[in-house]
Amino acid sequence: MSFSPRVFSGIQPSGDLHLGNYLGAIRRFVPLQATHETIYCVVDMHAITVWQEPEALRRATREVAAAFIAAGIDPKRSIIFNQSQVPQHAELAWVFNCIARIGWMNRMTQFKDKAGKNSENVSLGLLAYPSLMAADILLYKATQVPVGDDQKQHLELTRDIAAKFNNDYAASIKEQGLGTEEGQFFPITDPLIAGPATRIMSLRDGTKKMSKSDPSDQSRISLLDDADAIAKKIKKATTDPAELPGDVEGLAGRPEADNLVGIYAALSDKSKQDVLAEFGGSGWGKFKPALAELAVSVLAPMNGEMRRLLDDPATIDAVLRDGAERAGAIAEKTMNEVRSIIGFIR
Ligand code: AQP
Repeated sequence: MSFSPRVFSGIQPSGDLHLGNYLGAIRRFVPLQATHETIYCVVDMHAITVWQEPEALRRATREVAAAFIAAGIDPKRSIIFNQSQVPQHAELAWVFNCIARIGWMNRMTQFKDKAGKNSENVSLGLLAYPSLMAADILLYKATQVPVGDDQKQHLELTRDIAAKFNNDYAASIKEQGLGTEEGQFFPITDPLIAGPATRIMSLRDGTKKMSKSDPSDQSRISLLDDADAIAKKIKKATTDPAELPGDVEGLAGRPEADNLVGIYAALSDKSKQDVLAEFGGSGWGKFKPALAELAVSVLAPMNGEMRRLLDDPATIDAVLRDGAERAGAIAEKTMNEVRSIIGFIR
């Protein structure tokens, strides 16, 4: 027995989806449908690790599902669902809470960033977040996970949890014939982090990641922004006064320029070097309008389709329910095996 190639990835419905979520994750989900079994999840249980207004959470959940479909993820070929409809995610996360060590969680930079100086007062869920993420992935024995660069450390932790589970329960896995030839019950999942857009930065500060939770709406291009809003945000994006360099080395120490060139490269499927071959020596007065036009041409069709889908929430909910049923069948099979490996009586 070996693991068949299966892709899993999730997006939190924790605010306005933005260009970073699209370029770093959603857009990369689409071609994988041709080569892998693909499972894409709206991770609403992750979102509530910080406070979410219930109505806003419902809206954002549908928005992520709409973005998946509008970007080209086919709900027949892929499984699209929201996490809370498959309770096995929470069940396996509990098992992993008992596998992972507190020291592992304390080292997570995303937890440190989000908790800040307030680490005693944030939710326990925020600390345990990577354990739930490991459960999301391993419940489906996913072999690959396409994510942005910010999730690299969480993926490493998922691999550590899988390895420790495989090792701690090696005898039971073997006894019950539930492992691969190498004795693995869970795969050691590979992260797929590639391309020029693995970390899109804020439009206001080139040293900060573009993020849903940034209080400034001007910091991100939202997937629901219209053409006018996109053009205005790019026009106002923070830059240094120098003109664009002719090669990539010239972007060193210029985070805002590097970010905008990277966005242009990702949107046009070119390398940063090719973009600089075209725009090197130009000022922002030439580059920003070209970037705005490109961004609108890529995002406008998706924006229109997302709006159309969001006008029909019943259809989105039906897609999520159907996906949850299909995901639930795989999840229950894994969970049954896990229960038996651990020694739970059923
Ligand atoms: N700025 C980014 N550049 C490239 N990829 C990004 N991703 C997020 N921000 C960028 C990728 O998008 C996927 C979904 O992320 P998430 O919803 O799980 O949460 P996150 O990584 O914490 O993203 P946000 O937008 O910053 O949300 P908040 O503010 O709620 O924490 C992941 O694959 C992520 O790498």
